[in-house]
Amino acid sequence: MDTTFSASELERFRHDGYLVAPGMASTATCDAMLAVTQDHLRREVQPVEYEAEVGYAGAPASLDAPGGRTVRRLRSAYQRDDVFRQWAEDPRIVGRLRQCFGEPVCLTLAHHNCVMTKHPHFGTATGWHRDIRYWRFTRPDLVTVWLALGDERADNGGLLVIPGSHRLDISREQLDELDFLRPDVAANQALFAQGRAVELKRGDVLFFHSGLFHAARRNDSEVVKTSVVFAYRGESNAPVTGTRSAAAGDVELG
Ligand SMILES: O=C(O)CCC(=O)C(=O)O
Repeated sequence: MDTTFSASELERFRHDGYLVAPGMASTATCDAMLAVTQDHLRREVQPVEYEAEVGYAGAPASLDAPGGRTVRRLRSAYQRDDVFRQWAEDPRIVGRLRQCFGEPVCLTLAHHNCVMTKHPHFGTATGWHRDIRYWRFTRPDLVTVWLALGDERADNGGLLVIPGSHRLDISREQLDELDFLRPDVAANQALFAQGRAVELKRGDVLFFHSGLFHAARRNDSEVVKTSVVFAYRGESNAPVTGTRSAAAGDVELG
């Protein structure tokens, strides 16, 4: 079992802020996760975040509006089912993250820790942002691990990234009040032009730095896009006491 990035992969991750590890999850694992996801979607097993609660442009106005109960995230994936817990703790993920952080790894339960579902019709687009924008840790240096349970492309709402943008200094004026890159700022137009789609096949895993700007479009296919997403930190990078980042605890993975 390969539990490490090669030296050139690690170098690419550090430079670009993201890296795809193809085929890390087996078909059986993906099937098992999809079965739990579909069951929990059907039964609306809480905690769930609905599109109406995300509040992005084009989202249903309320839970009672058409499409209002479209699920955006099945929250607390780690606590939901063993199949997600085992994935979150997979030694192939932990070993790679230990290389990235240069120290033992902790899973943060406060952020991501979810199954993201992007539905046709009511699933909304997400503007360019850094995950770290509303996370509070000693250093802005976490890694998100995104597993595709089905193929992901720009046209079904797959992620777009700006390579190397985790290393950029961004001025306050470039961001709106929710810390999304403002489309009306010229400097941002140049950044958007560097955006590229990350194509994932079922079972592929995208590792990306919490400072990497990313975005996603609507899902213009007829199939729900499903991704399992966890966030990790190095053990010395503690959440700031009293913030949401510290509220849900974490799991020491060694
Ligand atoms: O699936 C999307 O629309 C983007 C999700 C995302 O980037 C996030 O939740 O941080």
